[in-house]
Amino acid sequence: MDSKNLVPENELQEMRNYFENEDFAGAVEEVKKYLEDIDQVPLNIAVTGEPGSGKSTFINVIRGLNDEEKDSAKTGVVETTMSPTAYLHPHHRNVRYWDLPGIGSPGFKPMDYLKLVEFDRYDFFLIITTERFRECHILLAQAIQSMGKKFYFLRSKIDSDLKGYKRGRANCYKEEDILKKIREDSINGLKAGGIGNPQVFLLSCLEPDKYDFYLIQKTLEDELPSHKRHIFLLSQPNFFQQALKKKRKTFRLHIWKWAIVSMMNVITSQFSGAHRALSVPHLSTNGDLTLIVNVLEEYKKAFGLDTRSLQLLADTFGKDPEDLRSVIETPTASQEITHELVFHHLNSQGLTDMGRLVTACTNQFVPKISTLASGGIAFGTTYWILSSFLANMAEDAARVLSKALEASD
Ligand SMILES: Nc1nc2c(ncn2[C@@H]2O[C@H](COP(=O)(O)OP(=O)(O)OP(=O)(O)O)[C@@H](O)[C@H]2O)c(=O)[nH]1
Ligand SMILES: [Mg+2]
Repeated sequence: MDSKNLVPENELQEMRNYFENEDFAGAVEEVKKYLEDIDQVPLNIAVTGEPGSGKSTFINVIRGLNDEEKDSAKTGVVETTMSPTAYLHPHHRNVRYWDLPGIGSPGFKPMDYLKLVEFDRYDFFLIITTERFRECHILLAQAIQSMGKKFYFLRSKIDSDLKGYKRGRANCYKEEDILKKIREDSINGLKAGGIGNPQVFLLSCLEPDKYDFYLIQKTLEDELPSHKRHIFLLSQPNFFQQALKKKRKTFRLHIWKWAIVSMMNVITSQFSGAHRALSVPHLSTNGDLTLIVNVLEEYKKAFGLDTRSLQLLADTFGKDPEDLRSVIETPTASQEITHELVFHHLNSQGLTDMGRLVTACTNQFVPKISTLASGGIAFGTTYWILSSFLANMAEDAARVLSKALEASD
């Protein structure tokens, strides 16, 4: 195979930027720190609205959970909590959705409310309503704005609205027109209340693959500062093919960085004479395989290919988890990822040859990497393993989602 095009130009350019000066060790440290920091970025999302508007249900759905899970927010119960409750994402514990006390009681004072919930903690606010937006929503949004924070309006339980419209009008029922009308009425009402350019999203937590659920995710992602985007994207549920593609893209940008870390592990272990756990050519240290196993585990969880996620996806769309599992082809997705599994895959796929080619390709642009003897080969091997598994798992996830969304007979 031609070694050209194995590593895309944008990645080579990024490598060049990191390694253009003489301080190679410093650049490697920078790469390592980037990888450590990017997963630790905190993201705090405030979810507010009137009692019963669907806050807790939304917090569960957006985390990919159903209402019965151990970590789920309680739904359908009258809660009188006066303090914010944090719900952590199951895989990204620094992504927190905050269930805030209800708004809209007589004499509601938005500034006092914001102080009570410690407004400064949040990256942005989601204001949920079921019917039309009322004065309390507008006053709250204005107070949030005056504190320099962002807010978005979510109009929830759209499925119920549509059912209501449909009743008795089955002949002249046009879903698109009704949604348009709800959207326009909401926007006009908010504008009349003094909100400049309100962003309103229509949503049903019972049908999360419909209406504006993806648009919310996309808008939030676009408007977040760039260092928070990666973690936000990875924490999103797998209800949309577009979201899966974005996860693949964001993981892809980290592959060469993991390969650099892997290369340094090999070089360090050569000097220290570290124990060789499995004799994988050019990728011989235990630490290296652990790195690969950990990254593959992250792919598996983010793409929802682990047993728990498959079960939850099946529950959400009323499918049998075994049917979803049946379309998975990558062995790492259906089995526990172990050193042995990666080792076996490595040997059976001729990946070390591919690793050499990647290193050769990179060498044209970042010569320092291939001068590092077997460390350089480790770079290419890790790069190629992660690339091939990422592509395979992303395709598995796309098939699983298509299966989950298939119309039931
Ligand atoms: N039809 C429909 N029902 C929903 C939707 N979202 C939530 N519900 C239902 O609305 C009820 C209230 O939902 P919760 O999520 O508990 O509302 P909440 O805002 O957390 O309520 P409090 O904690 O009491 O303030 C529950 O019975 C949910 O099942 C939706 O999108 N569509
Ligand atoms: Mg609640």
